[in-house]
Parts: sequence; structure tokens; C-alpha cells
Amino acid sequence: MATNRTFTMIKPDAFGAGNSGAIIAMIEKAGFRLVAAKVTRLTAETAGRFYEVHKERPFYADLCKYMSSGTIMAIILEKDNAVADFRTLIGATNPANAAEGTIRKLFAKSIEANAVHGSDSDENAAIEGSFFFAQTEQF
Ligand code: 3AN
Repeated sequence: MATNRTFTMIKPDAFGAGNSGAIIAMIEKAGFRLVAAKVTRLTAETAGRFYEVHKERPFYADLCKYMSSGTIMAIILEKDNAVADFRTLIGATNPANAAEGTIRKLFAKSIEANAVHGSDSDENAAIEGSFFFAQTEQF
């Protein structure tokens, strides 16, 4: 079932560089509403569970290490067509291929340290949001 929500994380590179405010400003300017937000830190174990779908990929171990290397911000967002519109706003996984004006083009350092996460489907947005937030924390 299509929903109007997506899930994002501001990753350790962007949060650590003090770019979370600028990134949230871009997100709000693009018409998204913040539903729930949390500053937190993943452990290698929780990062491993979050990225379990990638566990066969060659970059999985490095990704888990990287995602647990610093503070992150987890956010549930709401907007019509949220999943697709947010992926347009953040740009390609590799910032070298990201379109001008996208969050990754502006803030990402590399394909791994790529500033933000964006859910790739409505189903995963719901799963990922509930990884960080209880139902009662979502409005
Ligand atoms: P996206 O975040 O654009 O949906 P995914 O789901 O393919 O991309 O990858 C999840 C995360 O894994 C990326 N955000 C990035 O941090 C990391 N990643 C993806 N591809 C690579 C790669 N080839 N080398 C290193 N890290 C990667």
C-alpha cells in the first residue's frame, strides 16, 4: 500500500560536519514535514541489522563500521509521493553522479559517506521508521 512517508538518516559524515541544520532546511523547503526525529548513535550490531538486506554485498562490513562511527539523526518524513520525491532530492548514491542541487551533491564526501539515507520503497520506509521509533512516537 502506498503511504506518504519516508525515512532518512543524516549520516555520521554530515552530522559530524555540522550540516544537519542545512540538510533539514533543504528537506523542509522541498515540502516535507518532520514526523519524528532523533539524534542517536548506532552500534556495529544495530547498523548490521539495519543494513541486513546488504549483508552479501562487498561493502557491508565497511558500511556497518562507518555507520556506527559517529552520531546520526534518524527522521520520519511526510509528503505526497514521499519515497520517490525524497530520492530525487538526495540524488544518486555516488555523489560523483548526483545531480546539481541535490543533498548528496552538496554534502556527501564519497559513495559510502554519502550524507543521507533515503528509503527505497514504502514498505522499507515503514520498516526503517519502526527500527528507530515506536508507533506512539509517530504522529
Ligand atoms: P542508497 O542509499 O542510494 O539507496 P544503497 O541502498 O544501494 O544506496 O546502499 C546503501 C548504502 O551503502 C549507501 N547509502 C552507501 O552508504 C553504501 N554503499 C552503496 N554502494 C556502495 C559501494 N559501492 N561502496 C561503498 N559503499 C556503498
